[in-house]
Formats: sequence, C-alpha cells, structure tokens
Amino acid sequence: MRIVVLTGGIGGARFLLGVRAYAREVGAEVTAVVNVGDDLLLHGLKVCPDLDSVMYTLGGGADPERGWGRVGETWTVKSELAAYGAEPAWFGLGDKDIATHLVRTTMLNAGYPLSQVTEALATRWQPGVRLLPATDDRLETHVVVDLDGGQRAIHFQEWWVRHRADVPTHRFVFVGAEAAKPAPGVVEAIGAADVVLVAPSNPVVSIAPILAVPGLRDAVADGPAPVVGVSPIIGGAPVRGMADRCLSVLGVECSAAGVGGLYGARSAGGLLDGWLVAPEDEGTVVPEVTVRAAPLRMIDEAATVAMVRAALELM
Ligand code: GDP
Ligand code: FO1
Ligand code: CA
Repeated sequence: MRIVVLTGGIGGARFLLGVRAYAREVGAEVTAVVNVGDDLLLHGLKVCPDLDSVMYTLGGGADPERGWGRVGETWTVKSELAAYGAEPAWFGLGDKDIATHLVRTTMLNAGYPLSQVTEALATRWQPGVRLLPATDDRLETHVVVDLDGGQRAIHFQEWWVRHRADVPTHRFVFVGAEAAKPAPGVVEAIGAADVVLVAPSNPVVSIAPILAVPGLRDAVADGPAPVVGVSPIIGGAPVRGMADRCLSVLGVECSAAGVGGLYGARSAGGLLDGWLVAPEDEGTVVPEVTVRAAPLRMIDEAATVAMVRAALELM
C-alpha cells in the first residue's frame, strides 16, 4: 500500500507519527509532500520550518512543547546576533537548528535542489517516510496587511511571529507559485498512491500553498487515489496555531464544515472524497463528501494511529 500525505509543520508532523506507525504495521510506504511557503532566508541561511518540523518530529529531535525547532536547544548565536543589533531580532534560530540551515544552504549554493538536500538531511534523521518538498522552486507565502499607514505585503513569518497575526489582513499570496513545478517524485507519488491523506494542517497557509503549485492540485484531484482529509478544527477552534485568523481572512467559518467546504468535493471540482471530523462535530455536512466522526486529538501515537485507521476506513 502507498500512502501520500499533504502536510504542513507541527500538526502534519504529529499526524505523520501515526501514519508511520500504521504503515509499519501493515507494510505500507509513506510519502509526505511538505509545504515550503513558510520558508525564508535569514542571515544568509535557508530556513524551512515545515520540512524541519516534520524531519525533527519523525527523527525524535523536535522540541515537544514549542513544536518547532530542536529539543535541548541553546541560543548562543541568537544572543550574539542581538549584541550586534542584527535584524530581524523577532525571529530566533537555535544553535542546533542552525547546523541544519548551514548544511542546507551550503548544498543549495552548490546547486543541489531542495528535494535532494532534504533527502541528504534525512539520512541523519531517518524519518521513516519519504520527505518531498512540494516544489524545489521558490514559493513564499506573503500576507497583504495594513501597516505603517499603507497596504503592504510582508512575509508569512513576519505576519505570524512578529505581528502575531494581530494586524488588519487582506489576503495571502503565494509568491512564485505560478512558475513553480512540483518537486521530482511528487506527481509520480500521487499518481501511484492508494490513498492521499490531507493532514490536519492549516488549510490556508500549509495545504493551500502546496496545492498552488501548478499541476499538483490536478494530480490529486484527477488522480486515481481516493482523497481523505482530517479536520484541524475541533468544536469550532484550531487545536493550536493561527488557522482561525487565516480562515477569517478568507471569510470561511472556523469549523470542520467550513474547512471541509473550503477543500470541497472532488466530484464538484474540489479535493475531497472523505472528511474526518471530531465527535464534537458529528453531523457536519460537506456536499458530496463522505463525512465521519472519530476522536481527532493527537494526544499520543496510539490515538493518532486510530485517527489514521478511521481516515482509511472512509475510503
Ligand atoms: P504548522 O505548519 O506548524 O502551523 O502546522 P500544520 O499546518 O501542519 O498544523 C497546524 C494545525 O494543526 C492547526 O490548525 C491545529 O489546529 C492542528 N492540530 C494540532 N494538533 C492537533 C490535534 O491534535 N488534532 C487535530 N485534529 N488537529 C491538530
Ligand atoms: N516561531 C516563533 O514564534 N518564533 C520564532 O522565533 C520562531 C523561529 C523558528 C525558527 C526555525 C523554525 O523552523 C521555526 C521557527 N518558528 C518560530 C516557528 C514558525 O514560525 C512557525 O510556527 C511555522 O512556520 C508555522 O508553521
Ligand atoms: Ca507551516
């Protein structure tokens, strides 16, 4: 069995722990197609938060409380940069994490595409699933906001980390998406999949940038595999993060029904065949999509495996 998972960072990474455990039980192969819209260049280093959240989480090196970055992290470089007054001071790179960005940036500068760099980094972490960036090309999520008396586009990280999404927001733009191509292996993996799972990731800034890569949405929507999504919204609220803010920018209700409707039915030009919601959201209706309820809190691996089983039973 071949399973493809579309995923962002923390929520997707935790979901993948369950997918990997399930896959080990049944002898399935897992490919994760990971968002790169959060990526940024900082102090000359290429930082890929979602790829790193997935890699560190599956490799056992993630900080469980923060969800991003390394466990047991130290911050010497961050304070040395602050002593120089180096900007941006609002985004902090940990010392251990910086080693990842140094290796990545060196390889990128030597001409390797991000997909090959990711594979090289993963030889250390042994995530047990194939990690593919959605694209090797530059694709950055920018956010159009009112700031300093004018309308401007800022990087997603500036919107989220610097402004905590607390600034009048008009829309999200996936800069570079039109010219981006799916990374090698992405379309092939989707075409060969027995199921495509949409992780309980942020639909607006994790899943949408993946689908914005030309050819990628069509590969999923027109592909042979059933597509089942898992709701990141439980009882009208995200479990963590900024999905509520993102959905309100789009004018979409923050609910399992709202996100299911945003993805839409594959039979009606959307993405989904099945939509898994939490018991709190039992009775959710998404036109032409099979909706089931199951516990969706990823409190441990066993609970997450049960979620994965419930999603696969929807096929
Ligand atoms: P990010 O890129 O680090 O923001 O992570 P993702 O986009 O992959 O995931 C963020 C989403 O994960 C948020 O919208 C959360 O609501 C969702 N999430 C986090 N923990 C859980 C959980 O235990 N269950 C469900 N269903 N969703 C969760
Ligand atoms: N989030 C923060 O709130 N503050 C930070 O200083 C910060 C640094 C950081 C460094 C590397 C990395 O991979 C992630 C980092 N994050 C930080 C998390 C990140 O901003 C977001 O949560 C994600 O991009 C959303 O998926
Ligand atoms: Ca993300």
